[in-house]
Amino acid sequence: DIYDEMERSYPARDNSCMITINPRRSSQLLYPEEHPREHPVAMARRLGILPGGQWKPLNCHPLFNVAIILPYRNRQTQLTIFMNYIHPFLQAQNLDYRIFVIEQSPVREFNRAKLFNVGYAEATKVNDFHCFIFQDIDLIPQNPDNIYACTKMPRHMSSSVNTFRYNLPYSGLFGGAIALTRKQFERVNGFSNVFYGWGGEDDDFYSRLQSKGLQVTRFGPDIAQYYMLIHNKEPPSSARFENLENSAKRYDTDGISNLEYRVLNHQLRPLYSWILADV
Ligand code: NGS
Repeated sequence: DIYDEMERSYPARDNSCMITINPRRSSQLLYPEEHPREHPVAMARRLGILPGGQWKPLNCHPLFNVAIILPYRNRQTQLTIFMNYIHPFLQAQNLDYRIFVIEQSPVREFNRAKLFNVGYAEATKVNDFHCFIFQDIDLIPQNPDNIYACTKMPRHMSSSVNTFRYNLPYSGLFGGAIALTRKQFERVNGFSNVFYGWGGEDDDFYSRLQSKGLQVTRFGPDIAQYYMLIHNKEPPSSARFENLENSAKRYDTDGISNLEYRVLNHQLRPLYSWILADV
């Protein structure tokens, strides 16, 4: 039973929220690109989402407290689709959650991993989050049983993606969408900061987990199903293999321990907390 593997953020008590899915709400989820798009303010009002994309159930005590960290640059349509889809999805799971969009300022190459570190650091400043989901905005979870909360071990959530015909391409893949408790994340010093450009940062992170003896969990492929929104492929970075070769030397010195960045702007938007960072 997958629910036995969950790591609760709050102890169970009278009137704890059920972690089973409410079928009435989950049946409202449609195929992502056909999902209706609502004005953010109207959507926030209808769903009771607080400024900065925060929500928690009011009729029961939530079991899970989650920060969802989304690295971002220049993909407005995908962001809109993602937000329209994900809020009802998360609410159906009765989570206490908040969504952070960490946008990288121009001009340097995109640094997905460092943006995750920034998201962790900024989220930790505003709340004592127990669990972190780090994920790409082009990935839409298709099964409402894929709980957006942490497991006893770090979890690769997107192990079954349509673009791989719902197969895991290699056993060490730890990209896409992952869930780690704050403790697990801090134990490996977060992500490496050196991976500018596409590729390798997730492989580096996987080796960090292995170096600390943290086994990775995956739910079954039926539960871990994702639909990837279509976009152009990024050219892979030429430095990624060299960075990976030196991974082990940097575990303790490169990560959240030496994280440096500047917040250029931030706003509590209706559906998410927006942070513009120079990394
Ligand atoms: C590997 C990349 C990973 C990437 C994975 C899946 O080759 O960062 O492919 O990519 N590692 C290196 O480049 C060293 S995907 O097919 O989803 O675009 O996550």
